[in-house]
Amino acid sequence: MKISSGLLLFCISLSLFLTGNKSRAQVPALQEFPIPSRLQMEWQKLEQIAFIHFSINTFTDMEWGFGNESPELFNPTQLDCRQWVKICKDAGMKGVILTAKHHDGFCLWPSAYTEHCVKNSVWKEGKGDVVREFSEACKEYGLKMGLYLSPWDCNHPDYGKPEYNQYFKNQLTELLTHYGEVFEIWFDGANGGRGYYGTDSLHNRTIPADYYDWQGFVDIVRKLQPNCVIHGGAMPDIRWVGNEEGYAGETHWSTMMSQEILAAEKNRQAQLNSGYENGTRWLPSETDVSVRPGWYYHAAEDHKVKTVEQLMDIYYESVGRNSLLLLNLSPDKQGRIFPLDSARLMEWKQQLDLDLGKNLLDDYCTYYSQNSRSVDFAFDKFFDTYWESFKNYGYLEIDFGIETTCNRLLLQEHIPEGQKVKAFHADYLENGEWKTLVKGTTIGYKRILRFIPVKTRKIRIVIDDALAPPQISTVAVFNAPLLPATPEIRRNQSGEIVILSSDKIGEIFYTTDGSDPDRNSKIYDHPFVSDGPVTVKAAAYQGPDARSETAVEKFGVSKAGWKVVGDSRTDPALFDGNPATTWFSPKGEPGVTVDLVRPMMIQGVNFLPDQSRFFSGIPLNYRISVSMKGKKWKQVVSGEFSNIRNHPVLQTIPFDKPVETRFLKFESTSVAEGKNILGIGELEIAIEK
Ligand code: FUL
Repeated sequence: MKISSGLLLFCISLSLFLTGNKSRAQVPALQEFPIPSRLQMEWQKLEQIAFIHFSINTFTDMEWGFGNESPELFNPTQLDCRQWVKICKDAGMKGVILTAKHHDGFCLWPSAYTEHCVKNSVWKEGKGDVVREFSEACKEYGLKMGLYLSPWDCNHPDYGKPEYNQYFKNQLTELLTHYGEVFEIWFDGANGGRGYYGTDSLHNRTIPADYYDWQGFVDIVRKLQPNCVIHGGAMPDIRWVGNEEGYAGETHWSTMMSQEILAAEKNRQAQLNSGYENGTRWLPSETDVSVRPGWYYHAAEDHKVKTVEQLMDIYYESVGRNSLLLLNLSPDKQGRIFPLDSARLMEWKQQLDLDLGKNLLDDYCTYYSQNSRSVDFAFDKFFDTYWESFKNYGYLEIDFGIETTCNRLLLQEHIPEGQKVKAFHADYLENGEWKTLVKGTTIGYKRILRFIPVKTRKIRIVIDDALAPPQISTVAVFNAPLLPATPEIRRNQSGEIVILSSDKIGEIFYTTDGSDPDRNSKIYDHPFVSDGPVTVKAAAYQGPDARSETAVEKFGVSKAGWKVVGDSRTDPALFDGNPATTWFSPKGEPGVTVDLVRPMMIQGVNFLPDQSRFFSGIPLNYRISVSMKGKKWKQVVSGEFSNIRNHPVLQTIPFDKPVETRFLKFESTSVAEGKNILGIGELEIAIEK
């Protein structure tokens, strides 16, 4: 409903007068609340969709191509888009987005506007069309189809010149005309500058902020696909969540400021992650994250496919925090999703069903609130009916009828009329007394809270503060099977032991005497020092019984004082106990010499290569030598690492018999990709006691 500006001013002044609260001056008047468009609302209800990154990068083992790759490299031997889409469907996805063109400019469809596409590939003798096969698979399985079209194009000669905008529009028109309904189009924001740009040399071409004709692109989408939302670009419909790790902020508004204000923000990514309480536009977020570290398939990441615990965490921190989850799969060189990835997705779906498949609120429950007229609407099965408070706060009470155990609370605001809740908490009744169960800030389209199980007869949801009378359309309660994540134990060179856990609600117990930890063991609440040989065991507990697997780390003698010869840094990354940090040798010297300060009996070496996403300095072979004074060296062992380039996991190198030494040298004469440096995640030296 539109109202005149005079009346609006009167309403704002009246509300200020009534509330007497100055901060309310920034709160939009009720009629002004940004609300989702029909398209945004339909999109939000999809909740979880999939991404597919598949292109020339799959064949060159890269994440960002240069644009000079030969189209002939694209040659999937068993391309099967039906397999991709079926896996997505079975995993509960409602739509799938395919990278039709990534930054390198190679097109998965036979574009009439470039030669840099499938028509010049070996695959199907240049007669194939991946976008066509993908669109047909989506139709067959009833999933919505989305397409990713990278504005940055490292191949096109016009890139960086105004003419490129027309090329982009031609491609957009092709994609939006020939393949049926498209529900989402992805304009990626990346621009690394580098590229081939159709010339014979690689050079940089970054572009000014106003280079692309965003409005022209939007007009084409609106005209050709009126039901399509647009990600990125000038952000007309949906926004990026601000990270690629898979989490939305705990406080998460679907409202944002205008582009101008956003562009001026210093901490833009944090703002995208939380949104703005007083935002003036409805711009919900999309959380894009890959099942693997990279977006494209790399055999070297086969051991890094996310665990079910990690995927569950991502779900609760995206969908469960008012965002939409866009989960990426990476088909391999054959053109199929790798068996491990699909199996993991199925386990994840199974776990999701176990967690949230059975709402405990049934016909035996009764509900109360101060507005009892509409209370039942929060508990029916319909999103469009809702409970509304009279004030900017209020409560809803659930009586289960019998003592009931639960550990998940799901809430939905009726966002077609705007997002309003700023703060809420839930209480449970124990021995006639209300106790706090969990606290939260925003709710939005969907909020799911996890907590340690409680057995109670009553729960009460209290909206503590809201921008306007809150409207709650869904409340659901679940008792998810407990799934405590196995902790990780690390020790640095100073002997400080840290126990890490991705578990957000569990407690960690540990031992240092070799016994298995239980709830009577020491509780871990801060790092502790235990230098010298020690076995640390740790387990996470959720509630009294649910226990994770036991994490075990056996630490050897103290590394205190150990030095890397020629490197003065203390706690160098190869001894810091943290696999995520890497020590690199100087260029041209792929090796490391370690001074153990005093002679020790060495039984072998464990070598962990660089674990970072864009790893380098991976040795294909090794030679280990020892020396008492660091002058005369004796080789103890040499050999090749098998498959280390594709599978860069911990490599164990035992010695035939223990050797006494003070200095130890680890070298490689052949490093992957012909590099002349060595990257070491961790170097463990097994010492005889
Ligand atoms: C990023 C791109 O640069 C990545 O390659 C990937 O496509 C991801 C989804 O977006 O910004």
